[in-house]
Amino acid sequence: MNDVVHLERVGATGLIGLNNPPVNAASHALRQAILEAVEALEADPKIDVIALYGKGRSFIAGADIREFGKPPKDPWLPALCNRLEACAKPVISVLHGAALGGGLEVALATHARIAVPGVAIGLPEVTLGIIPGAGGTQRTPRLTGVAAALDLITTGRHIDAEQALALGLVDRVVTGDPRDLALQAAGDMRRGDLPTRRTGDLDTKPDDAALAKTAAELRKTRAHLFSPHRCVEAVAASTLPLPEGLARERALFQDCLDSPQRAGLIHAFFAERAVAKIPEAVTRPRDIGRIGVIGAGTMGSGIATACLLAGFPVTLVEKNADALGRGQSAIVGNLDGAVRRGKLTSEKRDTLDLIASTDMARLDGVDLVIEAAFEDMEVKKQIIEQVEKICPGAILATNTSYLDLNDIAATAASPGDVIGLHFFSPAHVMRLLEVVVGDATRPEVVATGFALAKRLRKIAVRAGVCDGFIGNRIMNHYRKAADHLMLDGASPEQIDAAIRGFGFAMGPFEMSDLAGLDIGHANRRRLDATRPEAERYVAVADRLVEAGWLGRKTGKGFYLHGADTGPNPDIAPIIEAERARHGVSPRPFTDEDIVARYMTAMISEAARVYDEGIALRPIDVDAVLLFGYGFPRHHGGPLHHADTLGAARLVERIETYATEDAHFWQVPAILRRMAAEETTFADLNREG
Ligand code: T1G
Repeated sequence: MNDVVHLERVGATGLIGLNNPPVNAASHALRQAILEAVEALEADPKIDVIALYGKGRSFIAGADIREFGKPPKDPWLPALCNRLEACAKPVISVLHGAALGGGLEVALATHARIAVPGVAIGLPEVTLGIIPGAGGTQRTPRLTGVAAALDLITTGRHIDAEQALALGLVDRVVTGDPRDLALQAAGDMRRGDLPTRRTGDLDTKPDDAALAKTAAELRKTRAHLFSPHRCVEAVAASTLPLPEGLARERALFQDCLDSPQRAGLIHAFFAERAVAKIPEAVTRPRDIGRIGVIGAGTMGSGIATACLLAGFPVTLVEKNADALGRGQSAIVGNLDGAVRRGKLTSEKRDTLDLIASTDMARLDGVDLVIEAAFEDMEVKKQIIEQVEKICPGAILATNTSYLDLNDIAATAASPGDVIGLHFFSPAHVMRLLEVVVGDATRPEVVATGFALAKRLRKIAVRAGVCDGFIGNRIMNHYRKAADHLMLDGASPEQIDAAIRGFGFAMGPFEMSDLAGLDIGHANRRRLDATRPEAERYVAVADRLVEAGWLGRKTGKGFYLHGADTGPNPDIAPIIEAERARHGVSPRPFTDEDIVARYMTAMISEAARVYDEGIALRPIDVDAVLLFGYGFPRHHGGPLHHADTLGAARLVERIETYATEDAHFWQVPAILRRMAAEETTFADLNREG
């Protein structure tokens, strides 16, 4: 046939081996080849059973997501599924690695399914802003019932082979090589030991209660998302005759394809993967055995936990014995949580290797040291100097959130071994890791940072050196926009509500209360010496810190966090006083205007970060905000979102805002260029 399908005739069995690496995405070529193979085998009188199996690491990982947004080519996946189901000869599918989305839909359209342990099975389309569009919403409930189908389809979660068997999605769970299992199953079917049936011929047992319950749940939890609600509407149609249900599914699928959320969510899918493509990827990383962590505070104990959970032996050093004890208790608590969440077995936990000491000399022999001490340049330089003598040749990583890595590296005898590994709190939970590359950092040290991230199941993003690297630099800027909105007339709670309306889980003032107002305060003090005269500095948060109101950790900040909750009534006079200090007469802002200013500030600084080469591609900036700063996934990230507005409109908007504050609102040069050349960040990603 062709190279994406390996067709064989073994006795009376027609074998179709799917070969479209890396994950057998159901591209046009694969769909075409499967159809031709099935038709050839159906017409072959010597063949009585046909079997589909995946060559390589998976069965089919779904439709080819890269084809979305492009004109669809025949045969469409739904048509291929209907053709498989209608085949005059029984078709078996053997599921290994991944049978997801359109991959599971192909399997459901065949007449028997064998699952191999370790396979990931599911319908994750909702995570891409769509719904299953090749019969998944119609055939799944026929096998599992409505409630179970709704759970799989509205969550997009992956289940394993045993769970799929229990739900009736597969007929058997067997260990073995997929091709061998395909031949075996054909034999069993021939002997009548493996039943064959058309899923479409089954009826869905109505379950209005489950439909209503799920719809109500989604209205509460995912009101701002489009596709989850379409999932329920599609499954509701599964009690209709199959052709009608499929037509309803197709219409809803098309609505989702046309929704801007689809583009945002698919961009986020690829952002997670694109960031791994770095220049240093060609370099062999160093082997990492034992890891040293310096500092047992919130970050140090979180980083130590993340390393332990990934199976690394860890040496935790903290000069203060009490602090070390607190760090160890925090690690114990984190591991307890991991056992409770089923992320770690208690047996495995007992094998974890943690050495905790106040003696730096215990770092002797480690391959990598991650410094997570107090955010002070001199403290970090001293540590690097000390550590380098104790474990020469080890990689010296710093968890600094802002400080100049080149300055820190200049202290080291081997600056090529110095790298920034910027974790996000809580470090054993947050998926983002900024890998900060200094002027001297060796390629294999960068490659090792990325290899470590993969082991820690983190999403690593390569960042150059500037104050705050990618994420914190951008956050500092849009945080100022929020302060200016408060100064000019909007209340913190209105600003937070507007930003939550855009899709963030929290607004900027709520986020400050969670992180602790002292963190921002320390950072502003660090910048006092270099702050431009022209900057409209808003000192409201400073007044709260001076009053001892640090947010959640003190029960009071911009909000009350105790018996009483809600906005802190005592900050109104502080805001009034600050407005008077700036000579500002407050004016009303609409939520739309608040979101526009907040997002434009974010986009402006994000564009500069990319333009200056701190981030490799615009999509890397999007990944940082998506996986480290709670940017709503359905908007795809600030620069993906910028493309929905257009560079010309953004330039115009910034020029308007600049009439109020020319220092803060400056048009990034790159936006002017893009407006003139009518280019988009998507174009720049393609060039990336
Ligand atoms: N289409 C195109 N490319 C895909 C792909 C897909 N469905 N799945 C993976 N890739 C690429 C990925 O970008 C990466 O590329 C490489 O394969 C390895 O992936 C009608 C419409 C299968 C669990 O949502 O969840 O079917 O970066 O790094 O960690 O109803 O990939 O190397 O260039 O992720 O081992 C539904 C998506 C589609 C599953 C493997 N399917 N994939 O994880 O490898 S919509 C999905 C995954 C649909 C129908 C609808 C994971 C994986 P590159 P990877 P991994």
